Amino acid sequence: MIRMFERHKVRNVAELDGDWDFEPVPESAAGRPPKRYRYRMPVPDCWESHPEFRTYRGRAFYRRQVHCPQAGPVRLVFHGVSHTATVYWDGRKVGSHYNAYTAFSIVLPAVRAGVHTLTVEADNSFGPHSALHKPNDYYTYGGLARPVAMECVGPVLLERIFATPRRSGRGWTLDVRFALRNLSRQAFAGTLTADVAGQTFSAPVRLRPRQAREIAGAIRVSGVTAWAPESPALYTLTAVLSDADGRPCDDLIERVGFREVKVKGRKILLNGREIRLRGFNRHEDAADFGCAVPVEVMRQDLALMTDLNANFVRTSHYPNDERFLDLCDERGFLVWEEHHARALMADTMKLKSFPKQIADCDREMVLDHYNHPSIVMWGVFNECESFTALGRRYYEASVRRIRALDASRPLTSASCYPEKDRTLDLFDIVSFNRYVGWYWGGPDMIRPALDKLLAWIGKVGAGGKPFLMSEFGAGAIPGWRADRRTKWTEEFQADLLAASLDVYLKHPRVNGVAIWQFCDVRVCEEWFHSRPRCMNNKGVVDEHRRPKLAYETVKTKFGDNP
Ligand code: ADA
Repeated sequence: MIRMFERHKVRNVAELDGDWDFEPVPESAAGRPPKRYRYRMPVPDCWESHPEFRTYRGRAFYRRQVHCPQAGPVRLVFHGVSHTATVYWDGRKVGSHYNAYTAFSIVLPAVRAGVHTLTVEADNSFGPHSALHKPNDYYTYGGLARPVAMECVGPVLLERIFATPRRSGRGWTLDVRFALRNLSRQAFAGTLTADVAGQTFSAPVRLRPRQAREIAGAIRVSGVTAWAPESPALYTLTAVLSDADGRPCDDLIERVGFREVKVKGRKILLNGREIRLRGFNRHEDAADFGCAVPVEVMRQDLALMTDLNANFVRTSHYPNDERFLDLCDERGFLVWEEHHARALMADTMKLKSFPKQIADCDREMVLDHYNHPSIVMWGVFNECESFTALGRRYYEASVRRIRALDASRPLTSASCYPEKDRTLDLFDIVSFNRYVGWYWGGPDMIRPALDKLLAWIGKVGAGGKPFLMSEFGAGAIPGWRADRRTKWTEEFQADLLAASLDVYLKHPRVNGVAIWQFCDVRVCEEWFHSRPRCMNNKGVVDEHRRPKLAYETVKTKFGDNP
């Protein structure tokens, strides 16, 4: 399953789930598919789920046969290869991609009908070639962790749809852009039609050979239900491209939610009404599955967060699997999605690999996830170098890039540098991560520290913006209960979260909170000294989603402060 709804009725799509041939190779064999494959590996999955590869860091090849029922263009779609993919078609290199958390596709313009060999080289090694995936307080797994599909397409591809809802009068208008690409050497003449909420849009299409272009329009709708947490109404937008004889030659189906999110003064408005956010930071990580979190666990996570009276989730610290975002759309969860960055400093930003890797991630995240109504803000650079001119240049570049791709959503960034941060002016919403009572101070310091922070934010001119407590929390070893209630006990975590939520949920300047974190997650072994079990143990549930003592505390506090 690639998405939670069917995206094509015309286009021929084959999902390539199942066991592939698998063979780890040494660095010296990079770029050379092996002749012999000794293993079988499930796709999607990460190789750490296999008993022999629990801690494997390096390269491996995946291989399988695919059958193309017709001659013509083929589009290979990879929703997440961790963390670098090199793709071969019948032994010839046809493309590559960096970053486990964003999708990529490769178009082969002319493929003969019949059986072909698809080979993917995955590499999860660390080093200067990888600026974003590095030894970190989360684990970089290896393999084809998200779904793979092969599409047999026609001469013209309906590549993307961008649907931007805006309120107009008592109804809504959907500004739409259709991205088309002529894959053939012949000119194309046809018609594009799109249906949504009972309305139809139609436009002639003329494309020169190999031409890519957009067709834009505005579809006025009435009688629709606005998308909101209490009414997550979704509408199917079906676009069909037909040739000059009226024969459908491609299609693309999207889901839209009619909602507007804006910042007005110190308020975050959804459809003109102020929203207050209460929820969690969530890594894509689950016991036995690593980052290849199955849809069943995604559903369970949202059921637990709903039970906890949460309405908000931050995709810390990278773009998420689209199926999770689909589920957030369906359940009315509000999402802060962010590009892939955690604690990147000048040494990383100076790597040759960094500029393109962060720019690609910005673009792929926004272009692919644009239509999700649940995403109400974009985030960048979690706890990165926001206090130097070098760092600020990269913050500015990402903000500029994302705003150019999407003018409809506010931007934020989670900082941990009060008194030093030089980037607050770039964002619509100010967010800070503070671990008062865990890394320093005690519960009695929570309120004074917040007031001091807010005073400084005001002093640097960002006091007129909404403010989010984007991270706070404490570690608790699952099952460790002790009446002395010291750090690492479940009691301590429950006590500190209670004290923190009593301040943050009631403070008039705090628009929302995201607890660090929803579930315990695996971390890189380089972090063993401060991460018992080689896990980040600040989850309110453990890696198996078993509640800790803090679960009931959070449920009550969130429930008492809607
Ligand atoms: C930081 C960081 C998180 C996590 C957290 C912690 O705020 O953003 O990814 O590392 O600290 O557990 O200390």
